[in-house]
Amino acid sequence: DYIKQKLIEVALPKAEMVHKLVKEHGNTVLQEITMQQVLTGMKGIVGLLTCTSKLDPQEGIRFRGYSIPELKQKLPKIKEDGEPLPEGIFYLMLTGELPTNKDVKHISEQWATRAQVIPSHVFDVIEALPKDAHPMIQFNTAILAMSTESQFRKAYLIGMDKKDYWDPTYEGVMDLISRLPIIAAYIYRRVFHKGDHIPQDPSLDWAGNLAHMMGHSSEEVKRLMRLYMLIHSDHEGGNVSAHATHLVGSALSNPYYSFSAGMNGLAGPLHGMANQDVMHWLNKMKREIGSEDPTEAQIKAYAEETIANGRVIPGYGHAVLRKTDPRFQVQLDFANKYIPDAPYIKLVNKVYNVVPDVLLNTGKVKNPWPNVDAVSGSLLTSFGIAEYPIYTVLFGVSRSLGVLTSLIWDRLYGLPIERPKSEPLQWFIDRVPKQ
Ligand code: CMX
Repeated sequence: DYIKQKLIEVALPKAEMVHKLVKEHGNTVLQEITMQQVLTGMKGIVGLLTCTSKLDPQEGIRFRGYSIPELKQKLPKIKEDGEPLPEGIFYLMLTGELPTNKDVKHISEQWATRAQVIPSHVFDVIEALPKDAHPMIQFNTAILAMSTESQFRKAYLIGMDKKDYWDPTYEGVMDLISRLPIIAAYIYRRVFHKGDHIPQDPSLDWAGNLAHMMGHSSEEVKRLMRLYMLIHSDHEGGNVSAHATHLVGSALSNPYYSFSAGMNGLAGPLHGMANQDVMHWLNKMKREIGSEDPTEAQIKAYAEETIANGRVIPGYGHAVLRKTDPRFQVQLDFANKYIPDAPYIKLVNKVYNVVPDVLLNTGKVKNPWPNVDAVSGSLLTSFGIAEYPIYTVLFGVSRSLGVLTSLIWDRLYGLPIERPKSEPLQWFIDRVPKQ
């Protein structure tokens, strides 16, 4: 696998730089932090080194410096008018360089080969769960069950040099990413299609194969799946799924344990489960209003009622972003291009017209604009993937690309165990300046 050689060349000087920064500039003060920051989710506190992507509050996400529109131009595609292949963004996040067609083909083939071997106990474990267990429970259980295959643990027990930790991490990450579409599709077919499974097609790309195994093998859905896998892949290092993966990985837990931690976080309604919750919110609204096509005035009243009842409007707001999420915009553009008349897309557009004002009127929401989850479910539903509980699993398959390349880099940099300081309440009270 020539990518490993490439990675060593790229990473070695960077790892030396990290070492030098710690050794020679370790006392440099980076920023001041406030009481509020610590007590409201550590927002804005720089506490992590992550190079795969960076989130600008106004502009949105950039992957190794490239925005989503730029990546749509620059990453390899199967067809010129199609969507970039997620293999390409993986290569970019991993090496910091744009891939060639050959690189992307190489990763596709690597993953197709590695996906051939999933031990049968993983499927037995899934089958042992009730069919109505949420797909995220099944997904995460399968991820943990696959950790019997961890190459990291085996190498660690043999007694590997610290400098080499990245190597079995890379191997584990490549194995895990290659297998996630099979696990996701298996759960989807088990829960929603009577266990009528569809074998993988190793000639397909990673995302195309996922659509195929789910039973949605039209070119349109494959194209949508490539876009979905691209845009959900990473959102810098501090979001719950990325941070949890990094944190658990810092104990040298293997990639399966680490990624599983991230997926437990993704399953929360304030993070990745929001994409499913948006659909529940839209459908409940339609039911309560008694119309398939509610007016903007009706939507506004319903949104106000949601707030008045002390609930959040899923798909809106963000911990970092302060503008419309470009991941929302790119999906809406896709929908407006291919399916402008789809009822759910029309509804998403109407909601977008009224909800930001409703949130602004609360006077407390820092970002009233839609995030990635405000449209993704409506888009999938409109293309025939209408089983909402699978949406967070699809988010998770995509998120593996970013959080696991970061995990490889954590080991390349030689980052130590993470251990921030905590203090009891009295410590904070004592910090208040005396009058
Ligand atoms: N609906 C109603 N209230 C909202 C809101 C929304 N969409 N977004 C923020 N608020 C509220 C917060 O609950 C908070 O209220 P309290 O002060 O009463 O506790 C207040 O506004 C201030 O919050 P904030 O600083 O603007 O937002 P946070 O950084 O605390 O939270 C987020 C960010 C995403 C959790 C929040 O906006 C939210 O709950 N959104 C809805 C869920 C969602 O779409 N999550 C997906 C995010 C993207 C992803 O990870 O996939």
